[in-house]
Amino acid sequence: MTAIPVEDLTARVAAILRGAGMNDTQSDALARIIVAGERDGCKSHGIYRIEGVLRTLRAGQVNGLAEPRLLPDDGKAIIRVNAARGFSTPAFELGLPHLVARARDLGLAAMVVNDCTHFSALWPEVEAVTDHGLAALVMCPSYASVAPAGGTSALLGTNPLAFGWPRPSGHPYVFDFATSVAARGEIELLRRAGKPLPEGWAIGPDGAPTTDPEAGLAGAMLPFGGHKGSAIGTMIELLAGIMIGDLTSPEVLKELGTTTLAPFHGELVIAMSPEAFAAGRPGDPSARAELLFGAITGQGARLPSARRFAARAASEAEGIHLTEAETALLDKMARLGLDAVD
Ligand code: NDP
Ligand code: PYC
Repeated sequence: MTAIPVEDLTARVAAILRGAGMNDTQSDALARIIVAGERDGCKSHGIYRIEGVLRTLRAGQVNGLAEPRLLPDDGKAIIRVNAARGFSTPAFELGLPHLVARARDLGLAAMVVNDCTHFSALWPEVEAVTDHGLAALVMCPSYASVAPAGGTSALLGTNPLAFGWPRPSGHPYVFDFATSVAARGEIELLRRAGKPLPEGWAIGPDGAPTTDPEAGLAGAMLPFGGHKGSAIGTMIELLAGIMIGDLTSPEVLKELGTTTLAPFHGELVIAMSPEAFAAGRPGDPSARAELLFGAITGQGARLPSARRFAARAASEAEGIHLTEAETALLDKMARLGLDAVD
């Protein structure tokens, strides 16, 4: 293993992406979000995603030179950003200050990102909103890869849902998960490691349960919590697909024709001011939330993201540990650019 300082890995990933033909807007934002995944111990959305980015660029399915555009503002609660067929992250970063200002003014605001390619974890965006003292909900579809509860084939996406609540000190309360039993990236990592899937993660193309990653990837993943995860995944298709005038997961798969490239769709970010919602009611929302968190940890339970924050602290202190194979792959991608992938 080699330990690389977070900033050095970020610079290295940005250089790979620029070498593959991306502009600074796209490469810098992507390097930050990919390295955030690796830094926080979320391998399913860390540096292994760079190959997918290169494949998607090489296939001409994303514009590596895109400059996202803020759409005309009508002063209402919805901030709109068009990613111009680039990646979602630069579009989010462009819209964030406007979303924060509007949520402060109105108590509640939403950012709609349209026409973006999206492959990343959502918590960096949730944390970017909670940093401003606002609560956040972020969601997006992906591509058809999850069977609805009781169904037999891929229809919904792995549709992540993330939530954050700002805290007066320390890290915010954040959860961020796929609405499938696990992120698809986890299955891909198990496939590469030659390991079986846990029971209950997937069905094969024949609709029968499987623990074979290849069969699970060819068939369908299962929603978490049966009909409950299925309904939440469907809600995300409705709110972050249909409601924002963008593609649903089955439509993404139909257009893209493969799950080996990063999907193209939209994203919904909702920012809320706890003080504005609680105005006129007894009790300070922040203090009351702290009591709730204390009661959870007081039972010996951990808060979501505690593992991730600990991984972040370790990465910041010691650097990010990469295997020889990972370092060799970074070298190869730096050397060969788009030719590093099929
Ligand atoms: P996990 O199941 O690994 O984690 C889900 C959440 O639960 C995390 O916040 C995690 O915190 C928390 N958690 C886990 N175990 C416990 C516990 N014992 N007690 C309390 N909290 C716990 O996430 P997924 O595999 O479902 O998703 C991983 C990532 O993949 C997400 O960041 C998601 O955004 C991303 N993703 C992105 C997609 C896209 O289309 N862009 C699609 C699907 C997923 P902690 O991290 O600290 O363990
Ligand atoms: O891990 O499920 C996943 C995923 C799909 C798109 C980006 N990540």
